[in-house]
Amino acid sequence: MIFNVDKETLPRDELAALQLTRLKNQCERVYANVPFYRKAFDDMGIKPGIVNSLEDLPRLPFTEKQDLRNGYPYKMFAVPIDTIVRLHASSGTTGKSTVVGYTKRDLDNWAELMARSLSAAGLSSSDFIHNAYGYGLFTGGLGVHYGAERLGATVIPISGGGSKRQAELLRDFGATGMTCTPSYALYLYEVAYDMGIDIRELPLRVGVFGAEPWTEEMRAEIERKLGITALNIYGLSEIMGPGVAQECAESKCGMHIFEDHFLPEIIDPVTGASLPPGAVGELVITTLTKEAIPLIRYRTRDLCSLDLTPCVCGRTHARITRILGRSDDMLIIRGVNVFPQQIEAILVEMEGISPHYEIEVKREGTLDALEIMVEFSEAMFQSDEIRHIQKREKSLQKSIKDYLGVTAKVRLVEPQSLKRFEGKASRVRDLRKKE
Ligand code: DLL
Repeated sequence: MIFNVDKETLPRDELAALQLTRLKNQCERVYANVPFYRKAFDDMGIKPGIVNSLEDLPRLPFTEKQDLRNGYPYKMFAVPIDTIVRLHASSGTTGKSTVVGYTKRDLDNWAELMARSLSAAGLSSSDFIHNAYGYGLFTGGLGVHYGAERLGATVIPISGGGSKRQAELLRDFGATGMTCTPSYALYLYEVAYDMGIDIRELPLRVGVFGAEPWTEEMRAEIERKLGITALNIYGLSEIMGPGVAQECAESKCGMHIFEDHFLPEIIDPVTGASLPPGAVGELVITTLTKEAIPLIRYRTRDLCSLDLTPCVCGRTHARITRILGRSDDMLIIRGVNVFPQQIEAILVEMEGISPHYEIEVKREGTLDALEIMVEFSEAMFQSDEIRHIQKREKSLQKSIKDYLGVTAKVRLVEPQSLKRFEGKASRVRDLRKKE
C-alpha cells in the first residue's frame, strides 16, 4: 500500500519542480541562520541565489560529519533552540557524538516518512509491530514508534535487549511485523529456538531491518529461518533517522528514497565528482524540508548506486541499492580493497555455515594478515568430522581468494561461540590501527 499516493507517485517533472523550490528555500535559510554555511558559501564566493536548477547542486559546498562534530552541540541548528522539541545523538563510536534536533514539524514529517516506510513493507493499521530497535538517543526506536502509530498499527515498544522476554512476547502478543537490526533478528531466532519457540509458526510475516549493512544472502537466511518477508530500511540520524529510504514489498530490489524530502546524489568518494545513475559511489543527501538542522550535500560515507528505472510498485521516487559498505569501513589488505559485506556474502553462501562471523586484520611482520572466524551451523557441527572441517575451511579460503583476490585464514568455530549484538553488529577488528 502506498501511504501518501500524491507525494510518492508524483510524476518526475513535478517532483523535480518541488525539489527545486525546496532547495532554493533551504539554501536561503542556511545562509541566513547557520554561520557554518554562511562561511562555506562565502569561502566559495557564492550566494544562495546561484541555484536556478537542480543541475546547480554540485556548485554547493559539501557538509561532513566532522562539521557536525565541530558544531557540537547546537551550532548547526538553523532555528531558535526553544523551537526544538526533541534531541537525538549518534553513539559516537567513531569520534565525538553528533547531536541532532527536531522541530515539531520535523517530527511530523519523520512520522509520515516512517509510516510510508512501514506501509511500503506491506504493513498496515491492522498489524502489530514488535519494535526492537533501541529507544533512547538512538533514532531507531522512537523513529519507528511514531511511524507505526501514524500508520495506525499497534506498536509494541519492546526496545533492545532482554531477548528471552522478547521471544516470549513475540509469541504471546502475536506480532505480525518486527523491526530491529538484521543481526538481532537472527540472534532472536536462536534464543527463541532454544526456548522451544519456532518463530516460523508464529503470525509474524514481515520484518523491516536496517541500521547496519547486510546482504541478499543474509536476507535469504532470515526469511528461511523466521518464515517472513525481510525488507531493508535505511536512514541516518544526521539526516533524520530511519525512514530516509525503504524497500517496497513489490520489488524487494533497492530502497525508495523519499525524494520530496531528500535530494540524493552519488559522488566519487575520492574526487567528489558527481556520478551517473548505476555507478557505485558515496551517497550524498541534501535535506529539503528539515527545519532544525537542514544539511546541504551531506556526505553519508555510505556506498551504493542510484536506480532511476520505474518500479513495479508505482512509486516514482528513485531507489538506492543495498548499501555495499561505508567508504570508511573499507579494509585495504595488502593493497586490495575489501568490504566486510563482500566477505559476508561468500560465507553465507556456503552450506553448513551460520552468518555469525568476525574479521580480524593484523600485521604479521610487514604484511597484512586477514583472519576470519565463522560459526558452524548446529547441524553441521554435530555431524562433521575434523577432516571435513578442514576441508570446508580450505574451500572458504579458496572462494575468498578467487572472488576478492586476498588471502585469508578461515577458522570454523563452534556454534554460539562468537559475540552476539542487540544493536548494530560490530564484526571487524582492525588491530593495525593501534600501531
Ligand atoms: O542507524 C538509523 C536507522 C535506524 C536506520 C533503524 C534504519 C533502521 P545512525 O545510528 O545514525 O542511524 O547510523 C547511520 O547506519 O550511515 C549507515 O552506515 C548505516 N545504515 C543504516 N541503515 C542501513 C541499511 C541509524 N539499511 C548509519 N543498510 C548509516 C546498511 C545502514 N547500512
